[in-house]
Amino acid sequence: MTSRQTLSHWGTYDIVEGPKGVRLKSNALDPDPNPIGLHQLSPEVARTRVLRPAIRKSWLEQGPGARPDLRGREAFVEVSWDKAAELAGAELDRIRQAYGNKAIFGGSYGWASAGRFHHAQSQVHRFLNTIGGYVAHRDSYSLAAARVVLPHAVAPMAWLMNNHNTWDDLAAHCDLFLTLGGVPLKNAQISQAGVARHRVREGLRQMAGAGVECINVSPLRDNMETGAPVEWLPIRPGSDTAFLLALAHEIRAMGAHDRAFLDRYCTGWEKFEPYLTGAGDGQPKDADWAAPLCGIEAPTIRALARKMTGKRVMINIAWALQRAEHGEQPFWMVVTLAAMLGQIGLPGGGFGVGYGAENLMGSPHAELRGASLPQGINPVKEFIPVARIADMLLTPGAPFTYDGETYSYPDIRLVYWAGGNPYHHHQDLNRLERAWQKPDTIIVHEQAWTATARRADIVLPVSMAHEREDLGYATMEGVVMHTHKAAEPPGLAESDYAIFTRIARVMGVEEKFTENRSEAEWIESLYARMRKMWAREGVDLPDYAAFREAGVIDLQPHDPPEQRVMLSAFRADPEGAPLETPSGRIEIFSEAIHAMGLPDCFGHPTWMPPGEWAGEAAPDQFHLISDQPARKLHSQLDASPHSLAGKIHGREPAHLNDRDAARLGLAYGDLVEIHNARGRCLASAVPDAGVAPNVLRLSTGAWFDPCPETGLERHGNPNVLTQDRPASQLSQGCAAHSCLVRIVKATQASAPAPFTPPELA
Ligand SMILES: Nc1nc2c(c(=O)[nH]1)N[C@H]1C(S)=C(S)[C@@H](COP(=O)(O)OP(=O)(O)OC[C@H]3O[C@@H](n4cnc5c(=O)[nH]c(N)nc54)[C@H](O)[C@@H]3O)O[C@H]1N2
Ligand SMILES: Nc1nc2c(c(=O)[nH]1)N[C@H]1C(S)=C(S)[C@@H](COP(=O)(O)OP(=O)(O)OC[C@H]3O[C@@H](n4cnc5c(=O)[nH]c(N)nc54)[C@H](O)[C@@H]3O)O[C@H]1N2
Ligand SMILES: [Mo]
Repeated sequence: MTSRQTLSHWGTYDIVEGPKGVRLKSNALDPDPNPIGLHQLSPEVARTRVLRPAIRKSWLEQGPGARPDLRGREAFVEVSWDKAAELAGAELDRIRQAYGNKAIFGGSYGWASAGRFHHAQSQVHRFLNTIGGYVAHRDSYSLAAARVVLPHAVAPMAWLMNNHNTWDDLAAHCDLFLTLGGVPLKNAQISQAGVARHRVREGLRQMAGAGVECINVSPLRDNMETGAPVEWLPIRPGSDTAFLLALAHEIRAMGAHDRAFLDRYCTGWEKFEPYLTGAGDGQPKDADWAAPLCGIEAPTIRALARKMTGKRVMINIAWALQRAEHGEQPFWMVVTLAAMLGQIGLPGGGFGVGYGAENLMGSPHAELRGASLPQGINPVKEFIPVARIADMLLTPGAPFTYDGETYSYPDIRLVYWAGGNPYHHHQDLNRLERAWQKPDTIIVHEQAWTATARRADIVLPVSMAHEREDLGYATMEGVVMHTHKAAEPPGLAESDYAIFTRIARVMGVEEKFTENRSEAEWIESLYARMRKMWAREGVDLPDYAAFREAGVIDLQPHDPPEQRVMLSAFRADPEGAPLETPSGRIEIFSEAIHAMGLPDCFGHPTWMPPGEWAGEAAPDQFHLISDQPARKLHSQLDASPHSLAGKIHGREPAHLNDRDAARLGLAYGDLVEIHNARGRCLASAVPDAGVAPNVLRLSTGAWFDPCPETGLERHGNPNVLTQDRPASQLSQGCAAHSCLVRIVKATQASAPAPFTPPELA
């Protein structure tokens, strides 16, 4: 019998039929599987599911725009699919007639599920294009500051991600691996669109085994585990640019910067150098200057700078550093520092932008562009930078800048979401609550009664990935997969495609949306297209019948692994293989950014203190790190037994330095209230020597659970505390990591109830 499997962002699982029914088991291809997905079929997850189409009561009874203040507090009325499709279709029609398609926000950000046909964003965008278009979003919450600045400085982020030096290369050639924000194994459990071979643990072990020295500059110690000792430099969050500038200053002062590399491969060193030395502004960016900013002593910075010379050095930076005010700067500065060392494009050297952020960085496989559902053409040109959703809803017509241009926010009447959870991902959720009252209508396709689904007017129940067949691939891991159905969807849940087909029928555009193809026919056609595309790249796939029979296709690495060295072609021939930057070289100074005349992003990497950080805080304030959760992906599967096992008294753990905890009289498991002017939440304290002083770690992912009477969030969701301000006027990216809070021991609290579905009539 051929094996059957399901693919997810967190792993590949075999579907096993046993005496007690179907269960999931990690696939044998995976050398380092994780338990995140093992409980997808659990009753705890099942209890959170949306089972039938549901309409918010006031909206159903009084029409669009009725009592938006009751979103999230009101009962729903369950209706038939026909009724739900009719209501959704009629409302979409009303909005586009009355206000035009630019009144529909269909950006619909979110990770949804793995699998290429049932990809919720592709589905919702294709559907909305079929009916005349929608307001889209740019970039991601993951990466906005980096995605906007790096193409100016060196290369597009997506290209860099797929071209990191391989783990084999690092083990063989690197001497010193310096990382800002670690290489978190918890994050490498994940890869967007699917993961089959988890390699980061082995990659780190390989480096340690080869004697590569690893130094982790980070507010948290536990995000760098190699199996050997790792030096930890606890840094004040948000201060890395100052720290990197000081390393650069000391390296230059020693004369250890590579002038030949800077001349041949870079532009703008001569404009940056006076800033570094202080010839421009009178302030040398030396170790004595940086030490009080970053909390790392000047002799330690100097010793590290000395250590970095005469060695093969890889400098890595975690994505979290750009999810902050001025998040562009540390990324640009890492590239600049690596350029000064002159090892970009050499084995074992240069820079990494996120080893460990997902599994794919360091993979020996080549990226192959796969097939995706055609989305059609969007005639609406209005868009927002993804994290500006609340600004858009609250201030229609207001101007904003993005990558050097000025635009204005559209006036949105209808929000359509499929495959994301803004009440997970957005900052300052109490502000989002106010913004969320603005539209006439909110339509959400969801698997579960998430906080977003509860705050919608029309909720349409969707199947999970293991409840449908699909085409999946993780080409950076060498896997293409036919994914199987492990279970039937519960209640009336069905695929996004089936739902959009219903609404398209009501709106008279069914054929345009479906092209008369069934789901199975679409999947086969995507495969056929991909097979043709890859044949041109010299990769042969079997025909569709053989593919389905095999289930999994195991692609060989494209190149011998040791040959993948980022930017080696550019290094070998900078004229023949120039970069995509305006000069074709690494831009330490960018004329393009300089010419934008922005108040918070200048022509070269610059230290600017964040608006909120521990460098300017009262002694009782803590810097909040709301990092990615170890036991789930964002909010997905928060109700699973694996995720629940990580909570303490049903709430998210809040880690703080053990001495800070002692000072506040907090012991393991104590109930704490974390608060600032934006919001308050409860959590369970965990004293932890691996957290830097005055830092609080409250990972994301706990389902938003405000007490209906007081608004106090009861479950430990950090986004009631984070600020909804952009990283800069350049990128407008999410700046969740620039956030100060206070902690107090709490005595009384209402019990958390994050997973209880709303009242259904
Ligand atoms: N404070 C703070 N906030 C952050 C971050 C941080 O570091 N700190 N990180 C940010 C980052 S990097 C990200 S990427 C975002 C993540 O934010 P999201 O991607 O919005 O989070 P998810 O929980 O993955 O939400 C996906 C939703 O889609 C639903 N879903 C899954 N499959 C399907 C499907 O096939 N169809 C439909 N219709 N729905 C489906 C799931 O049930 C889930 O509710 O969070 C951001 N928020
Ligand atoms: N298990 C799991 N894995 C995931 C995800 C998930 O939800 N769950 N989400 C995935 C997604 S969407 C993304 S975008 C990636 C995100 O990848 P990242 O953004 O890199 O992940 P984080 O866990 O937020 O942060 C990584 C580390 O950065 C450090 N850090 C934070 N602020 C600073 C700072 O100012 N200076 C320094 N030096 N270090 C700092 C923290 O110590 C933290 O451990 O993770 C992916 N992987
Ligand atoms: Mo992300």
